[in-house]
Amino acid sequence: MVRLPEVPVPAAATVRFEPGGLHLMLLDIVGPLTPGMEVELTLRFATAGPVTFKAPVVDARTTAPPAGGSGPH
Ligand SMILES: [Cu+2]
Repeated sequence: MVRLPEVPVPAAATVRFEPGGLHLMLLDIVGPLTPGMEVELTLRFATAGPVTFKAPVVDARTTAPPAGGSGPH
């Protein structure tokens, strides 16, 4: 796994974050995260500004990766 300082998103392109591929990794989490919860995340875009969304918390040990993914790292 290599930490990327930024992820290019070409115009009209789609960038997918998924297990086994590009993903967001939460570090220094303050409280426990349990499946069923949602966490609010904000992506910051150079020209489009911030986009905030809610992401579900799932157990990576029991959740099947999407087709084409190789599972959690
Ligand atoms: Cu990672």
